[in-house]
Amino acid sequence: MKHALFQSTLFCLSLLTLTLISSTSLAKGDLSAQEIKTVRVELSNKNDQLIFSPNLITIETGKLIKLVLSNPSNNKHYFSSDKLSQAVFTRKIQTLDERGSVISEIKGNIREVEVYPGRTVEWWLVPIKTGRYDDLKCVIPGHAEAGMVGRIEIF
Ligand SMILES: [Cu+2]
Repeated sequence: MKHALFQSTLFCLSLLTLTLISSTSLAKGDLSAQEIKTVRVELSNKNDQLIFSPNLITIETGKLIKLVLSNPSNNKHYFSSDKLSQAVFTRKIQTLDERGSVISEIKGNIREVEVYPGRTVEWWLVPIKTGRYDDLKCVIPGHAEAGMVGRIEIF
């Protein structure tokens, strides 16, 4: 009798341990629940220079990134990188009003983002592939040639 009680207690403890282990692994596997790392990039600047600041963007695979693309200039500009779009999972894009409030969310694969003067867009993504991508550019004719280019490194 004692032996049977001991065995069933042991069985219950094993079950409890298994449940705890599996719920812990589920929480770690949920990438949408992880902490967000914010990376800010300016498209041009108040003097309308044709640059990205910074022009080297370094991000890490498996981390949720909020890529904040702001345009403080007087002209619209693009943030375009085919290779980046193939190396990340896009969770969403958020467009913001002048006070920083979200006015829309776009979901699905994103290849290129156009940001209007004085506006900000947030691209929420998770890098899934390492690499060095030199194809970041603004696709408005003449802008890349004038220096509006950059590199994205995913490690
Ligand atoms: Cu441009």
